Amino acid sequence: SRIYDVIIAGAGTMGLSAGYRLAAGGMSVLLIDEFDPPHGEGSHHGDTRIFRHAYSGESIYVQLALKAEQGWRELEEETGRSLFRQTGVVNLYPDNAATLTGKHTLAKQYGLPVTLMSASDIRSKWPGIHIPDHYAGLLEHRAGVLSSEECVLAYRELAERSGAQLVTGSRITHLDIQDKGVVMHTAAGSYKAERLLLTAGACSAGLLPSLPVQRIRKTIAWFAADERLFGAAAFPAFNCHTPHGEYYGFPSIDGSGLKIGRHDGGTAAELGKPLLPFGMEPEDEGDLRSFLEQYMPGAAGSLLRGRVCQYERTPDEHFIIDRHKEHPHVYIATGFSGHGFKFASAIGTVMSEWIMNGRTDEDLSLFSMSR
Ligand code: PYC
Repeated sequence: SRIYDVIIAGAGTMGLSAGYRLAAGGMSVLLIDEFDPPHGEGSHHGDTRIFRHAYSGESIYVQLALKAEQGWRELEEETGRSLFRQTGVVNLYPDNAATLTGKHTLAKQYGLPVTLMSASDIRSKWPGIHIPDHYAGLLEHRAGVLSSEECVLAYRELAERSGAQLVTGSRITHLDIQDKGVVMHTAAGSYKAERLLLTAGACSAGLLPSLPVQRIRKTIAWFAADERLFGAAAFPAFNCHTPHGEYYGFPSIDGSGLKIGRHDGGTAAELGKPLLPFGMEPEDEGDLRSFLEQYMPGAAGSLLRGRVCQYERTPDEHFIIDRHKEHPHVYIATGFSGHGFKFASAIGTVMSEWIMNGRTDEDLSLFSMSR
């Protein structure tokens, strides 16, 4: 039977982005997914993801964000789709947080347009935000919102146009890593390749049990909001670090309502089982609503929509991007821990270069399996 150059296990954002680059580079590529992307069973649904550059301490994230920014722009040009809206992103922290200073320092070092704001600057620019005086913010002007399912569709279109094959609705039942290749068994048949790229998100540990990746149930919800204060023409995307948790959100886009989620916490979820739907855990709505009531009361209107989604969390919340030590024909990009989507356009390029050229120019040691 046919032997592909690369099988990609998991045709989500990362897999499709890499699959496109590999196929465009002349490799024979097979992408396998249990569902039909874009879909609601992974980590790319719910309309939007934040794109921002500023990270604290680890400059590799800023470098990857800059590469990703270029990648998203190219994806828009190559597909004629509009994928990014430059709303700005404001990072809100109490008490002169070291993370805020760290984000500011690195952003400045990389020449990014950012503004440090006091609580009163923030309240007067966005009257919808009610924060006490001991808060401060970092506004990233060149940041904004990616349309996530649209990004996945765009990569799917380019991957298929470049010759990548996509098998959907096929659950991988067993992964057989051999000395010189891999065999992927699914209910519908088995497939062989010289190399494997594992981009299966929360399911990665089900295929390679040594991966320290935990599937976490997360919630997101849209609340009716005062459009003059919270509409995308006037309001940025944000993250807000409070004593009760780390929340993030999006302006109301075309009347969607304000979308809000929580980055920390969540409940561990078993692999292979459907997540409990939104509203089935007691605090699903209440936790998000209580953030809004305190910090953005004009956006604490009726619940318009609620969804569950999943994180693939590592113990230190840094990604796993590596080549398997014992099986060098196995490459891994997973464990994105709820902050990876924005980088997908860069991760696809990095993984495809690594696979095609045997090396990558990025220093990915922060993401090694053995860190
Ligand atoms: O990395 O900006 C981010 C983010 C927002 C929500 C979860 N992660």
